[in-house]
Amino acid sequence: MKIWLDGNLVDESEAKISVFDHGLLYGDGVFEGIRFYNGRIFRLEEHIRRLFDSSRAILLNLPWTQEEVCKFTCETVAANGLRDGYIRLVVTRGAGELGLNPHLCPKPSMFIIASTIKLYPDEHYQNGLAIITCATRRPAPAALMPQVKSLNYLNNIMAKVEAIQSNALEAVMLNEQGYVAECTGDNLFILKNGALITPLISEGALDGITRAVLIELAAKIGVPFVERSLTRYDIYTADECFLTGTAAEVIPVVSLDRRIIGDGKPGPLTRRFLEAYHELVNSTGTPF
Ligand code: PXG
Repeated sequence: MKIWLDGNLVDESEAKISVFDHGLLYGDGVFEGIRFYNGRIFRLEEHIRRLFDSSRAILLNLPWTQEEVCKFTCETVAANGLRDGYIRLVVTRGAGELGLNPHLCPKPSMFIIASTIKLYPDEHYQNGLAIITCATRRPAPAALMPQVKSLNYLNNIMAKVEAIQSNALEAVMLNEQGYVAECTGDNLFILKNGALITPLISEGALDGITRAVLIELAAKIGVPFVERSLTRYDIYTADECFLTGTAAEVIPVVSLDRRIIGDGKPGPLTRRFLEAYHELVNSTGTPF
């Protein structure tokens, strides 16, 4: 496997980062997860724009333009001879001194991995996921900006552990006020009385690229869309529920905290969104 690392495509055995890198020492960095289908990278520009926004928000100046990073990403995928897969793009503060001060790290590092990912077994796309609400809360937006896709995922990992310990594959995370924010690696949507509803970003959700695609698809399909505060009540009493993410795509949810949602099967509108999503990812994107 060839890895893009700081300007060069190197063999995976050569792709190494310093133990003094602040990405490793402090989680000081940002990342993106991007999919490619059928020889085309899905929503590449949007992902790179979010990477640059995340970097800017943490005062990390990248020495490349967005166009250059798109080009490096395409080169990495092409060098690995894959048609379908997953790209992990990581930017770290770079090697520096011990101590938090990011100004003592002279040069950020960036690496790009093109590989594959499978978050959930196929059967769950057919039959839906059973998920739980976890006790681990999303940090307040004033503590950690939810739009920044940073390397600080410990909060989400602890929530994921709660899910796994309850025999669930994903967990709903509430914010400090008890409103639904999102799941550990996916945004959450419900359908109620024919309308598509999702929590606001300000409730502590990542501004997901797939979330934005679903909002576009709702307009195309003619499903009214609402962004508002949700509590667990709204999910328990929803007609349908599903999660979205680059890795997860669109996956139905059929129960929360062992309470059946709707009739306990992936609903008709969820199936329509799932089909429309697959059609879109297979027919659009940046060729590499
Ligand atoms: N919320 C969180 C906390 C995420 O990490 C999403 C929502 C969905 O965002 P996108 O832009 O992908 O629609 C994410 C994205 C992984 C993995 O390795 C996780 C994500 C993406 C890719 C891989 O588990 N999370």
